[in-house]
Amino acid sequence: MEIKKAIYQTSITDKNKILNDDIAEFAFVGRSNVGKSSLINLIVNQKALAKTSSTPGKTKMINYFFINDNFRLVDLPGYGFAKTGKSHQDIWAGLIGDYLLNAQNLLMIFLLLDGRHLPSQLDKQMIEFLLFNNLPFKIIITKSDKLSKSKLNENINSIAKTLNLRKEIFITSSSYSRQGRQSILDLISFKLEEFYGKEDKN
Ligand SMILES: Nc1nc2c(ncn2[C@@H]2O[C@H](COP(=O)(O)OP(=O)(O)OP(=O)(O)O)[C@@H](O)[C@H]2O)c(=O)[nH]1
Ligand SMILES: [Mg+2]
Repeated sequence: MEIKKAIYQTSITDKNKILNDDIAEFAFVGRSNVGKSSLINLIVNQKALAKTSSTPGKTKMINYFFINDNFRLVDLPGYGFAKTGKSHQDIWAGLIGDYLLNAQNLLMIFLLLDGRHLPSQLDKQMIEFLLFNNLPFKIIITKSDKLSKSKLNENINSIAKTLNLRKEIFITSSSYSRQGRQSILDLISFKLEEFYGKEDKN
């Protein structure tokens, strides 16, 4: 699939404004600063469609981007950013949880984990939440450029072990080296075909 067009659609902070139409969506979740907005920019081949920052807590709203007049990428606020003052159990009761449970045509949730760190308690809670609610998700290991190949491999093994998941199901990415872009696009494309049928608008 080629990205021919990617435009900002809208931002919301109110669960009653969650878009509710028949357009397929793919969402990006993960702790603050893990690289959600950067990954969206990588996918759409634009430097600053989604706003990024080295200071955690940049994305505060749910931002919708409309791609190829066909589907949406949804940039969610990060969790685990201390200054939001949210306690751990608030997270699923807040906007992220509301979105994940109420989005109509959410075909895949990309859960991002920083390749340098073991999953946090909140990451584990997020995975439990996704499993409990039967929501489709794919784990993306981010910032692979920050580690040597062997260190990255070692970390991916530890992350998989901690989560009790097979590392083969992870996609490794870097918004700097562009690693992972094609695998993510292939997955999106596959899901869109399933959803709209072979004769989709692309
Ligand atoms: N080296 C490297 N840095 C990255 C990568 N992806 C993101 N970053 C950097 O990490 C910081 C955070 O990136 P964002 O994309 O804003 O992260 P986010 O997950 O959207 O953060 P919030 O909006 O705060 O939740 C920025 O300084 C990015 O330049 C990557 O693949 N490699
Ligand atoms: Mg962001």
